[in-house]
Amino acid sequence: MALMAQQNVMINSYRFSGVTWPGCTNLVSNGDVESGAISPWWRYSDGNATLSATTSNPYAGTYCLQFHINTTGTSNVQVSQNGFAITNGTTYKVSFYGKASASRSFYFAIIQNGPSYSNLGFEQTINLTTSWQLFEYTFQANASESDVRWYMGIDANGITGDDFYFDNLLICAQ
Ligand SMILES: [Ca+2]
Repeated sequence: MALMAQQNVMINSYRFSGVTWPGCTNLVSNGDVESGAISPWWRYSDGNATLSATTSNPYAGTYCLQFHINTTGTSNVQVSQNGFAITNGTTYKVSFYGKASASRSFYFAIIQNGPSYSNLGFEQTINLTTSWQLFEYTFQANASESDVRWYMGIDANGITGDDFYFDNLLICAQ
């Protein structure tokens, strides 16, 4: 019970602070999707999928990202943003809210936006449910990189007809 109360306090405090922490500059743009468009988020699928900014039950504000799987893919189905830089040895905090139309997992990592697409110090398998959940991590960058990709790989974990939702996506130096 005490733990539950503590979690509620943490989540409420985050919600009221919007998409930033004190002293935090978000390295991704349109992290709250409140531009009403997806840019500069983008999607790729080796099946067929659609990324949009939807007003249907966002976590906060008016919009969230909706990734709809029109035809299931295999090894390269992703929602990403690139074009920001990180510095070797610096600690970063990453967080976002996510849910899906059914319980699904995907691979979340911070990688180079080009060959060899190396993991820059963070990778995690995320388990989404049908309710919004906060996912929050810290990691230390293992290299400096000028073009970093925020990578959410749904791959073969997405089934035709699935919807994945994301809001308040944030990465900042600690
Ligand atoms: Ca939003």
